[in-house]
Amino acid sequence: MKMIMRWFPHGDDSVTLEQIRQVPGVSGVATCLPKIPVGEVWPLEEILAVKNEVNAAGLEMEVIESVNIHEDIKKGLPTRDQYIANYIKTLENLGKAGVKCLCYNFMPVMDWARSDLAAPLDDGSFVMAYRHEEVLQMNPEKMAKAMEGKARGYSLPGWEPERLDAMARDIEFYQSMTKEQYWDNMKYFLDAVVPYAEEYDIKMAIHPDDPPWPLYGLPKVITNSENIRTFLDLNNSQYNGLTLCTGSLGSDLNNDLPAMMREFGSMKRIHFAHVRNVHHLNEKDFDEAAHLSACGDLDMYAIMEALYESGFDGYIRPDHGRMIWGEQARPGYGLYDRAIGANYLLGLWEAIDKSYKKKGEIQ
Ligand code: CS2
Ligand code: MN
Repeated sequence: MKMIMRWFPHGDDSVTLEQIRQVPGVSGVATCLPKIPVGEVWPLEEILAVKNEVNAAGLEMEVIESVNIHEDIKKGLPTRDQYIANYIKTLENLGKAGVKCLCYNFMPVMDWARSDLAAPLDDGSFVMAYRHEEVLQMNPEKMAKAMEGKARGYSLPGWEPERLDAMARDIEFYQSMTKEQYWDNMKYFLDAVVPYAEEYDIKMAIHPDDPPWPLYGLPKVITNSENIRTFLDLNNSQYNGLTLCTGSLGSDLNNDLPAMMREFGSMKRIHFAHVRNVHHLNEKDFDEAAHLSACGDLDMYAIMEALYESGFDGYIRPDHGRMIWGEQARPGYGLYDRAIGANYLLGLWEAIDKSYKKKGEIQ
């Protein structure tokens, strides 16, 4: 298992590599090339430039989060073949740069959705929050504007400005698409790309839909165990795997996260885990909690134990953190709370590992 943290290059992050290097137990970063328009090939030189910067700081760059999927692929348009060819070329370049795991998502039109990027908690910290009715009342364009306004000048992953113009048109397009057609489009992409992921030795790791329920009539597919089984069956390669995000899947109280870790972990299909807690106010309203079990509804010990027992040897990162100690940073991606989260998870892992080894000695 390797503990990593997300980091954005080209000065688009308040957190530095030098700071991440000082977080005990963190060996690398998950990063991206945010300036390349979605659908275009990531040039090898640009990938290597970021890799060199990361390596020079004493960290590894084995995980990319994300190479976004062009909307034409999700829509199943004839133009998808060119975008898929570009994706494959990007994979080749990432492989040359030593990347081992690629996190991406297949959510239509937009990435994650929240109604507030800085909701105050009683302890004076700020969290990202989701209030279902508010989200339904905002149209996505309004949400995008609100997100942009509150992002303190940082581009928000998944809400890249180039996506916003086409949003209304795209939402319209999906209204007539069935879930089956959406699965077909996904399979078409996977069958084309996964053989190359194998060749370049890069584990593909899809991120769940966030929140894991339909919004604005858009299909949502990576939401629960049943759907994840369908997804894994679309292409049976081990290279077609998961980013198991407890923050996203944990927003739906029906999801049994330890059971999911156990099932998909033992299939060796979890390559990347985002581990964070969620605090529900009711079924569909929630705050992004601090990582500790006591701060939310998820049993983080049980989650880490299930991951451990499945023989997990992929990457873990703390997920979004709260904004604490007056930090000014990209929402969800401050240094302090994620560093605390990473070390809490490492502490759980160490305790689980030692208790297993001890049991082994006794037997
Ligand atoms: C991330 C997602 O910040 C976040 O919420 O977990 O944006 C994630 O990076 C993408 O969905 C992966 O493509
Ligand atoms: Mn996540």
